[in-house]
Amino acid sequence: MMTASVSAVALIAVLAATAPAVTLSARAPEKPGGVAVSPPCGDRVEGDTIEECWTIPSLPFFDTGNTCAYANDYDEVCPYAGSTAPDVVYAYEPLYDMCVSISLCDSYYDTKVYIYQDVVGNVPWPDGCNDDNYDCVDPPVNYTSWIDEITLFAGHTYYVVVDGYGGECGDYVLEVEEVECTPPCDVICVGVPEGEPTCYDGYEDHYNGGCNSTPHCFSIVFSSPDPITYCGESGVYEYSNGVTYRDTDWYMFSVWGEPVRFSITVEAEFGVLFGFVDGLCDNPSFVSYSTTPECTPHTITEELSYGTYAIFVSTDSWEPEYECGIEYSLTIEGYSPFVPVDAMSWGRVKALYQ
Ligand SMILES: [Ca+2]
Ligand SMILES: [Ca+2]
Ligand SMILES: [Ca+2]
Ligand SMILES: [Ca+2]
Repeated sequence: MMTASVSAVALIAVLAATAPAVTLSARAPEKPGGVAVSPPCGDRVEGDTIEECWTIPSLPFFDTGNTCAYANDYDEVCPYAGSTAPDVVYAYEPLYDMCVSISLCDSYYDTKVYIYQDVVGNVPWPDGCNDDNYDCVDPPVNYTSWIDEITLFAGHTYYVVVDGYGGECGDYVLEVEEVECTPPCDVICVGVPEGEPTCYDGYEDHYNGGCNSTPHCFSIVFSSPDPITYCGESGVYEYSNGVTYRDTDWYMFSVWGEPVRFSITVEAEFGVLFGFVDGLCDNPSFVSYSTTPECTPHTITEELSYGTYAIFVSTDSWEPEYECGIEYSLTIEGYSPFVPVDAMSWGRVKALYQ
């Protein structure tokens, strides 16, 4: 978990970060590319394809190798498309239903790993493919891969494809072991529905995409002496231009009188990035923000002076497992600012930012 409470994290700075970025953007960042390596054309060799794969006889299983001399036979998108990297294939037939971990964490190039159930192309989404797993512990290089848990079913053959990002190839370290699957996270939210449609491929956020939407649009935070909870959804989808987007939710509010000290608590069915945003929409930047893993409630408390702000909630990355419709709860406590008799209407507030 990362917590930061810094004043005005400049958007430009967070956009420039190379780690999983803390950014307000809906659009997935471009990944710094590796140099494409053309795999040598060559004769088929053992391990190269599903027809000539290596066998994983039992678990735990450990093997090392180098993919560079092999052909590029397969590719899957999670989320980076267009890879021409060479690949090798292993096969495993579980004797009973089991949960396994498939790791390339300790490999020495920008790897990608995915599995096919029985036939080419049959990836058990969303967990069956991983390009970059930032939970790898002390990987020798950046962007190695790890399917940390996936359920395999008896009676099927699973092909583990060791592949690469872009045209990358190199020395890999493959570890497959049985693990205990964690039960899925399910957030039960009781409160005010966010009201935004569930996102989908090609979705346009005209509801509360904040400064990411054209024209800008926001949900409005109700002033309330009691804590108020919003029940929202987020998710990752493919935008009409083929780029990966995430549903960003912006809840606008204003502080009119004395500084107001209040807190926001978020619990989500996904790794969530949330915080207070200032500078709408000329120079939006976080006043403070945090990330927290799925099913792990986290609170930020902030004192905000006169001005208009937004609470930002979205996924903490653009991973495809963040399917549209994943839920969160956002609880706001202490937002009951002095409101003038001639309260500024939502229409007037909104007009300021369009
Ligand atoms: Ca490939
Ligand atoms: Ca990778
Ligand atoms: Ca939403
Ligand atoms: Ca939204």
